[in-house]
Amino acid sequence: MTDMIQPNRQVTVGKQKMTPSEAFVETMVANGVTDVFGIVGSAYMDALDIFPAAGIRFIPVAHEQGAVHMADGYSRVSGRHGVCIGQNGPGITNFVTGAAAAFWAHSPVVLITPETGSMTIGLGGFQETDQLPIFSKITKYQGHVMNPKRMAEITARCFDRALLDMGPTQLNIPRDYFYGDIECEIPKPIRIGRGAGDEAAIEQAAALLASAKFPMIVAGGGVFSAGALAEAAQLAELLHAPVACSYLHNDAFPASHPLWTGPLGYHGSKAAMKLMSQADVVLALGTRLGPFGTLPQYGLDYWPRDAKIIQVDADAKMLGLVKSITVGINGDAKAAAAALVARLQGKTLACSANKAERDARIKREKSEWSAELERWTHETDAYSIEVAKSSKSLHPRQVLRELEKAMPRGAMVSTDIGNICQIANSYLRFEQPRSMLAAMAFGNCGYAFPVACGAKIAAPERPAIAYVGDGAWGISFNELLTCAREKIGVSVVVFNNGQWGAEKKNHVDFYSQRYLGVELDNPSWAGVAKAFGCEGITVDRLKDVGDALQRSVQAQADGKTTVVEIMCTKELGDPFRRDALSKPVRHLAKYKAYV
Ligand SMILES: Cc1ncc(C[n+]2csc(CCOP(=O)(O)OP(=O)(O)O)c2C)c(N)n1
Ligand SMILES: [Mg+2]
Repeated sequence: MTDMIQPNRQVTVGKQKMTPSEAFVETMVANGVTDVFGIVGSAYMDALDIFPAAGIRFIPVAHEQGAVHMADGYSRVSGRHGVCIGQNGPGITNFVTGAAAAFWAHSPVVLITPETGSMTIGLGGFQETDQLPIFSKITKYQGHVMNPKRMAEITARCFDRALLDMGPTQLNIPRDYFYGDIECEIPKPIRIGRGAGDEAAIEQAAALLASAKFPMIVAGGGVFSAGALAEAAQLAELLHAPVACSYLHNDAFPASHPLWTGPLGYHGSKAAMKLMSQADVVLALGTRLGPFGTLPQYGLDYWPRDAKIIQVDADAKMLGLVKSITVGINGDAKAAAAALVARLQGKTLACSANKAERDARIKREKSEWSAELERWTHETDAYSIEVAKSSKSLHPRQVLRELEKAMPRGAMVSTDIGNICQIANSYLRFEQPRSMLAAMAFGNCGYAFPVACGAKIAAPERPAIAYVGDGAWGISFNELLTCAREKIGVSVVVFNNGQWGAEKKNHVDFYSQRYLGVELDNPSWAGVAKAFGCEGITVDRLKDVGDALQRSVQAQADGKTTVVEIMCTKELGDPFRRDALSKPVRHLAKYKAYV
């Protein structure tokens, strides 16, 4: 049957008689949707039936959480909507973690949530739950189709708002509303440009930058989502200002640029942080300066409290939310940076006077950090030395360095939540935007692999690589099924250290090594991959790391996913949440020993 289908991407024009299913699908076509992730369900089968005729690929996944993560990765790489759909009730509740993760990654994901039929809502029939409250705090907009005649209108609004508000939206549809006859017109997408922001604020920011003796730029996710790389570089060059990437946005500025200094935040670049501590004016370009990403690191409380801070963000509510600011600019990072360049060009800049001195300082900090990283082959705390000394396994830092060296051009790398994945922050450099797909502030284990799958579908020509700890892998490896079935070729580097390491680190630092629930007894993950119809390579020699990564990348061209399982020691780097833990206090006699 499917052989007969000729996909037609022409959107129906003018008011016409159609079914709500047709209105829904046509509105997706009008928004350029070509891929939808989900698990099949009767709730939306009437619409699903015509996806192929509309030129929309349905990618069936193993778990609906995977569908949302894939849609997230897809949108982060393409800049277009990521779309997912599921069965009312359990299919939709499975979306929750993915939606929260996409919310904090600012990904324009549209969650399509068919609901119990309108005639039985509230009766406690089959697969019923109130689907709007569940997502109310993890979406930017919730559209509910309260009458089938409004299907196209509400669908269109969900797509518009996901881009406008830079985050997930929910389209909730009582399942009987896909049927019937309606008359409607497919709305044209509404795309709103932002511009540079308030003139007076730009003027004030330009004056501050012109008077700065040590200006510094923090490039955030807004730099690549606005396509502002060239403008950011122009501004940095004009001021000869060092550029730090905001936490987990290592791809916000090209690593080969002489003014690049690396990422701020957990396991970020000491060079970036040390330079930051010297700044008298900071331009935070397209970053919300999230609290976790600006915490002290390496014992370095680097945030320059006396500096003047200029913050540019497309979301006005982020301005001055976390860090005090001198000037807030609600605008597009590209347009704002261009406006600042235009005002500063040809002006006398205070920072020109000490350019040579600052340049020497930038070079020195960068080379010192690079040399320190080179020497830092393993962790040196007492616990790490003890567990690594009799181990034949590999030091994670050395593995990360080898992976960095073997990284193919144009790679998209997703990273999970875990000790080794976070240390990777020191070793991930990019030349191209939309390349680093870290689990952002929601911080859920199990994020990286499905995100890499979505990224690969959005950009099949680019290598997709996921970094995953063995614990997080246990949460997410079910999507190997999707890779094998749908011929999605990605590389998964699984760091097998036999433990939920990041949490174990808290047992070491705060709970006198009373380990509980942190040891992992793993099967051969390479063997499991093969059983799923994928490739698997076990690596236990450092010299094989790069080759294994490269082989896995080659297999991507054949639509083959490879698990590169790397046997790592149990050593552990700096903890995640030193800021949020304290030594245990016990008052009851029976718990006295637990300190
Ligand atoms: C879904 C979820 N459950 C639990 C946690 C708490 N958590 C944070 S890091 C971590 C350990 C990760 O272990 P692993 O993936 O093996 O990586 P490693 O730390 O060993 O490198 C856990 C359990 C979380 N972040 N997300
Ligand atoms: Mg682990």
